[in-house]
Amino acid sequence: MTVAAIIPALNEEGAIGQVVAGIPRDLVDTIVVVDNGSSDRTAERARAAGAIVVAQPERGYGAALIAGVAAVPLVDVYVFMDGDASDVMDHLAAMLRMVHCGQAQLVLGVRAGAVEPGSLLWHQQLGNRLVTWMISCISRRTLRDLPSLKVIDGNTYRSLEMRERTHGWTAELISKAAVRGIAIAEVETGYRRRIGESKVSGSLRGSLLAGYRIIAAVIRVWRTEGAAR
Ligand SMILES: Nc1nc2c(ncn2[C@@H]2O[C@H](COP(=O)(O)OP(=O)(O)O)[C@@H](O)[C@H]2O)c(=O)[nH]1
Ligand SMILES: [Mg+2]
Repeated sequence: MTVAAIIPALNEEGAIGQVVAGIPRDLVDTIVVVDNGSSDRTAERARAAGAIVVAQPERGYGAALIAGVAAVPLVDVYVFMDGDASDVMDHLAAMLRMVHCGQAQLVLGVRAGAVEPGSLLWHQQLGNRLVTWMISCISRRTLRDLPSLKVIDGNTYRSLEMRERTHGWTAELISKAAVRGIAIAEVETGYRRRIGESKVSGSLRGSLLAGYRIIAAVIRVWRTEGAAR
């Protein structure tokens, strides 16, 4: 089984070295950091820590992840995670095992349990409730979170034909998987305060824009998947 971690990074020089170094190399074969037009030393630090760096000048969380996958298109399993040191890797082995043994095709690292105070802001929690409720309405699946840390079987990922290039990417991934009846498992992983400045949830404008794109992504999945059935 080949496993690749894909990490989108926009100006994460303070965190990215530690993020790459913190990924257990006995579990992950290839680490791809997608430099999303950073003006700092993100690429240099990622490379020094042992990652392959892919440049994606087009801004956007989804655009970065799609470029990262394109660099390693045929692996067996993908691990998606952020470059800000907020994701906790302690349960990665268990998450990978669930995919390896076929228990689930998509495993979500739910931000519950050991969640550091201040790491998940109130509007993120509210937004999560709203969007997981929307997903339950369109798929009849009850999910708890739309987290940054996700493990997915490679063939399943490729079958989803991801197209969102913005922050709606995770919402597209999870809602499509839910609507299509793909086996989704949830593992409580906890969450930490990020290193460096948030590009999204830290500002009102960023949060509203991300919220809009996340909701639009779920609605798009509902319309296109509904029409396909
Ligand atoms: N906002 C944003 N984040 C990006 C972009 N490209 C890559 N990223 C990365 O996506 C991850 C999530 O962004 P972050 O600012 O932590 O968002 P938050 O956790 O929702 O506050 C980080 O690793 C960013 O560096 C982009 O164009 N916009
Ligand atoms: Mg973050």
